[in-house]
Amino acid sequence: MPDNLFLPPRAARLLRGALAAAAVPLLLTACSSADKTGDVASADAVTISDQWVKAADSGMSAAFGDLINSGDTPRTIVSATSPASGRIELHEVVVDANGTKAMRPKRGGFVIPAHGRTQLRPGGDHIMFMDLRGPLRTGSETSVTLTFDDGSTTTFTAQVRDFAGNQENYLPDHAGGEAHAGAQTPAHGG
Ligand SMILES: [Cu+2]
Repeated sequence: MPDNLFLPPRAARLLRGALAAAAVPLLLTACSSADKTGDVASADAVTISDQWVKAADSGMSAAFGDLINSGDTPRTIVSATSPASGRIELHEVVVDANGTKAMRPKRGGFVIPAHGRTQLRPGGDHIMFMDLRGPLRTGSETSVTLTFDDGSTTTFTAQVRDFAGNQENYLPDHAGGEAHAGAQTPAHGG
């Protein structure tokens, strides 16, 4: 039977309009998680997969993987630590004026978009181990702790793998953050 059998057409339209208006806030409520207002710590919104660390005897190395954000807001990693390295920097790879690939500290850290992912790869963004405390042997594991800009932290374990490619120069961060040839140190893997 027609749903507006006992209502004049105008009243039926008003009623349907009122129901539609009422439905909108209900839907919004159902769709918004606590994360909408940042109530979920970044460490609980972001996970890492396919993580690994490059094997090295001494000096420098790097960690890679896929950072996945399941939350409704972008999340930012601002620093990292590991028992394997005395110092760690968050690096990006840039092309300098000579067309040479070089890496340097990434200003603002690693941002993972809402419901998106950020890939850490040789030749791209990576977690740079600046000062290894000992050899990183193929097949062993080490842990890395990430700190987000909300202060939350997450720790993951990564396997050490052989990797020979991507030997970029290092451009230490300095005032202005611009790459310039004079700042280069001898090439190392990143
Ligand atoms: Cu690097």
